[in-house]
Amino acid sequence: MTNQENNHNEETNENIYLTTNQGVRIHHTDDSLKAGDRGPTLMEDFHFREKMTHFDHERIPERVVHARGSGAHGYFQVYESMAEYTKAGFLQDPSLKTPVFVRFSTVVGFRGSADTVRDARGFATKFYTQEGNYDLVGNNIPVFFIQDAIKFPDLVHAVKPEPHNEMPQASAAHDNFWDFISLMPESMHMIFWVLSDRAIPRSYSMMEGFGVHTFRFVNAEGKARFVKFHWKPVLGMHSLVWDEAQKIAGKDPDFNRRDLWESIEMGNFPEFELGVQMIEEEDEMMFDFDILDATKIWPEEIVPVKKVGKMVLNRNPDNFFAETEQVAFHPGHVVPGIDFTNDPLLQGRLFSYVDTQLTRLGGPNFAEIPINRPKVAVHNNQQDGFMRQHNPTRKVNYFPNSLGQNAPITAPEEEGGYVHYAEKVEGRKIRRRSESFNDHFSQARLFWNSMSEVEKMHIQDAFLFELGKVESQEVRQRMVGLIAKVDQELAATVAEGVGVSYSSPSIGEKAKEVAHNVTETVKEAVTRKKTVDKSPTLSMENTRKDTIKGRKVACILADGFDYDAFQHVKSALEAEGAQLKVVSKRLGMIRASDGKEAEAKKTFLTTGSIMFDAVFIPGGADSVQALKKQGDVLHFVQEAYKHCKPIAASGEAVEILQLSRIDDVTLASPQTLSDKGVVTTQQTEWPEFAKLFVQSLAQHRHWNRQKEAVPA
Ligand code: HDE
Repeated sequence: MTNQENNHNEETNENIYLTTNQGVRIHHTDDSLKAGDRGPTLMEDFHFREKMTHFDHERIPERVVHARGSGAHGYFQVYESMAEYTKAGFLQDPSLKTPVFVRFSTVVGFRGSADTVRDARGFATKFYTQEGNYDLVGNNIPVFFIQDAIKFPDLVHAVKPEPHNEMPQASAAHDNFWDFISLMPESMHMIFWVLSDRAIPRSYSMMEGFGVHTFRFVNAEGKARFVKFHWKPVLGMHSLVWDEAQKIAGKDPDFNRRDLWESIEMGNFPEFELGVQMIEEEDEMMFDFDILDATKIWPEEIVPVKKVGKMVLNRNPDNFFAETEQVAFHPGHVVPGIDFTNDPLLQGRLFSYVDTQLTRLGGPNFAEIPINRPKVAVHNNQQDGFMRQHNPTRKVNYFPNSLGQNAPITAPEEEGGYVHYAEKVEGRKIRRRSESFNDHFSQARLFWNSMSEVEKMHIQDAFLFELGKVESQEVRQRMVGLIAKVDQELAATVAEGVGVSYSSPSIGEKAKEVAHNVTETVKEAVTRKKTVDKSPTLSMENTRKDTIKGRKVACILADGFDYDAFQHVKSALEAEGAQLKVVSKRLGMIRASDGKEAEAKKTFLTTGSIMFDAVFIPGGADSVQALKKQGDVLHFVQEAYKHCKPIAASGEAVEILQLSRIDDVTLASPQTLSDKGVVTTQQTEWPEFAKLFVQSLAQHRHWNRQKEAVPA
């Protein structure tokens, strides 16, 4: 049997023999070759040595940032031709499906760290277009910590575990990070995003994505426009709560990875719409921020997002290492019609990504790894190097040449040759930041002012958590100083919570501030024409709340439950794309009062309320009697309530809610949805009951329960 046939049979596992890498069939693999039963292992055991050598070298260096990631395949389709704005081939034809591979990631943690830590999420997409690969290497937060790439190694050193003891893992809550941030006012806008619920997404399919930098679209006539890219999740934006996120990190560190994998296996394909914001070249200076500054957004209210196409992720990788681990993204992988700007953060990235792959993937031939190969032919005179796969047999390996018909030849622009946008550039060599990058607080304030009351409370708590873990009082004090430049009330609360002083500005300082603001306003009126005080699209509260697709509901059962209630709610949830999973004291079949059965696939030991979006407990006298005696059940319900999740109970099960001290339980027939998302019934009007539960689930969280705790 040839090697190829042997591999081929791996698909079916039929009649395949274990072989060495040289193709020699192996007779015995459970013991090494020894001199006698109890004797030493022999050097000539080539099978042992080959197997062990390969194993010893199985790991490749993990990514220096974004080490922890999960990938999926899919396709992208444009809604209508974008020819007016860009000549990029994959944005022209609505019938064309461009294959994509997406890798979602956290930034800070190592490869084995938990998914649900507080962090920005990477959202990197490789489009395998007919003009070569285009990579949109973005994050789920539209701005960044720093303005110039030269500070990136400092930022990453500061946020990663501290070098002397390698703690803490996958968390920014430590002295080094906040020391650095307290000295980097430009990071304040990003800090507010990272401390918001955006940094603990419920699912990769429920978060936005952003290209962050300003790029250029260029059309066939050579006209260019500034562009920012957005991914808008079709399921809307939803997040975890912090207490829950921390607990999940212990109970299921693969929470987001599992959710992505299972959704795709079940046919609940994650979908994102691609959006673009465009600014005409001549309007470059019209805004109250520099559009090349990566710490600034373009508020959607002044530069609307045009939705131009949709991406569907419909296939899981076949092999994690080959695809998710070896994929190599690079913001410099562009196709004709998409070009760069002088954003100094982007410019630095254009160097860093190829450089990092040389170490991570072992040399210059990483583009030949299957996941990185374009779907179009590659012809050039590059050769050799570690692990080279494609070795041309031509005699000629230089250009120009006459001995090989001058092939491969360069392509004219009309034939798809990439021509860089001929932007006029001149200036002196200087190490300096443009003055137009100096405003570090206005957009942090815009973000803060756009948050709902509950979102503000979460950001405030996140400051108290993160700074509460900082031992250096000096650092905490400096941070309060920076927060005060965004919101003084917040600064005062944080100062009190983390034990440092805060004094509101004196009358003299206030007067100075007012005078400064007046001057700024006058300046703005003259030079800066576009600004907003509030941007509702920044608040996750304004996301869509009319679908329950992809949500998971726990159904708590014991023998003797009411099958009718169970079955009606289950069907209603499944009809809308959600899942109902039975949780019980033991695995296996649970018997209903009428003798029918439902299978419990989780127990209170293997799961918890934190793994679900909602809880349902059907009635049934015996079932409820048994459940009431189980502390695990009461804890489950109370925790779900604390995390503001929808809760439903029917018949006798309402008593469990009362026992769990859930105060807004009504015993009446369901008429309207309680504003705290608790749905109960004593009747058998199942369609009505299920409908209210579905509505309650669509809200995702019922923050009213937390609002009561909002500080005055
Ligand atoms: Fe990255 N970044 N980055 N980054 N980045 C990497 O490349 C870098 C930045 C982003 O799933 C590295 O292959 C510099 C912004 C994602 O494989 C490295 C700067 C944004 C991923 C690197 C930035 C990103 C990376 C590490 C400052 C959002 C994971 C391993 C100028 C727009 C891609 C690797 C994947 C990965 C450098 C800042 C997104 C070292 C120098 C801003 C999603 O090359």
